[in-house]
Amino acid sequence: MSARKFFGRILPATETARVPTRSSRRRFLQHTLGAAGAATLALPSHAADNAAQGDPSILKPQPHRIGLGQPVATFGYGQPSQWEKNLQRRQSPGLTRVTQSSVAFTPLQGSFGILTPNGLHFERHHQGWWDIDPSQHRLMVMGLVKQARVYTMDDLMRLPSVSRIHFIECGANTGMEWGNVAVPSVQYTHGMLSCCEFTGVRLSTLLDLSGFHKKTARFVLAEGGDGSGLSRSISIEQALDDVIVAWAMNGEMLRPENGYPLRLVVPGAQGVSWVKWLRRLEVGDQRWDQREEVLHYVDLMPDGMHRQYTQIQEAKSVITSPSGGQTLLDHGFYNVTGLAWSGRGRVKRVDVSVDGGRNWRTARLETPILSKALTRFNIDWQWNGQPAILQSRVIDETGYVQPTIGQLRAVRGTRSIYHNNMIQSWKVAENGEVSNVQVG
Ligand SMILES: Nc1nc2c(c(=O)[nH]1)N[C@H]1C(S)=C(S)[C@@H](COP(=O)(O)O)O[C@H]1N2
Ligand SMILES: [Mo]
Repeated sequence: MSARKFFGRILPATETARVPTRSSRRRFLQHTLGAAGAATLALPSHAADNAAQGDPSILKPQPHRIGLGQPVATFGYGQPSQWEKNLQRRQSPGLTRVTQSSVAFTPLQGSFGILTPNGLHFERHHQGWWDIDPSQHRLMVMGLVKQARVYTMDDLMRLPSVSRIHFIECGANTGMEWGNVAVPSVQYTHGMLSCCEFTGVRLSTLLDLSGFHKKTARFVLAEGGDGSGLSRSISIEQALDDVIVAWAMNGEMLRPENGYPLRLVVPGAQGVSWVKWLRRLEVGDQRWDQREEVLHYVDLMPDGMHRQYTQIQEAKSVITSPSGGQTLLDHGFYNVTGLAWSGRGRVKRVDVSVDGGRNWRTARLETPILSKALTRFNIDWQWNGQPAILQSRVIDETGYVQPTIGQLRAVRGTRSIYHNNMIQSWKVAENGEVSNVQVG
């Protein structure tokens, strides 16, 4: 890549912008609106420009170069930089009016790689969250088993454990977009999505230890310890496959908001099956048909019938930058980046279009490419200043192709809430503003 190659600048959506100092804000305004006025686009790169003017960020004797820094263990538990404090999980304006039964969305536009920091993991609670004393927490394993058991956290954490990286996506992610464009940024269109390394004991280990009845067992009921009594039936096939009874995420104990001290991890399944504050597992010979599986998390089809028991999150992808709410400040090179995932396995390929789906180029997939985990993709793009529509389309290892909104509506209608895995479109206007649109 030649040193003269021009890298376009992106103005972040205001609510997630890096916290600016007074002087950096002044310099930024000079750059964007400065002497060159509308000819901003012709400015040389930041670095070259600053060097020519004698950049004070280089020349001034900065305190951090001449003073004594802060001591070790200033914070017993480290915090993000003060400059990053606008990167927050947030509630979508006007979603639910009861904050205990709501959602806080992960700021995907400010995330790197595939892992979600624990403090930015999305939150979805039906009746608020709790910080449960682990010494008082119990897990019951019962039903069609030879030996019903009660485990303490200590009991569980002595068992053989596994660590696996998986995404979790709420079935309602992108649910506000069924009828039309509803929210401005990727945080709210796709932010009920996170990806962590989870550590715990395999559910199959617990079932084996209880001697479950292999001939009659069909489902396992998982019940949460919060007031919503949230409970879901998991098929015995999936229970024995890759489900984990987890106590840790990203190398530390679960956060209270995410189910501390114990949650179910059901790779590929919609978030509601990942029962938090897990207190009971019951083996049975049929589904329990609990409230959260027959009344909620169902799909209203065009013929007026509800489709029940959708469990797996189909393949989906989204460009996280450039994305809604951002502004492209220059013509020239942009690294288009995003995330792709499939509840059925690995991501095989991601294609990117900059013209609303007429032409597609194959993006680079960054490693690791893991089953039922987020996969990062990148692709080069030269923006020539013309209006553009950016889209990404994933194909997973089963050959499934992510549908357009038109294809999805043809089958599902427009009155659904859940399981919207449409191709997302971001429109780049001539003035560089990026907005959420629906195309195709
Ligand atoms: N006990 C319990 N488990 C629960 C919920 C809940 O409200 N109570 N919400 C479910 C839903 S709908 C989702 S999408 C995920 C969200 O997990 P998170 O808050 O860790 O992101 O948890 C699921 N597990
Ligand atoms: Mo959910």
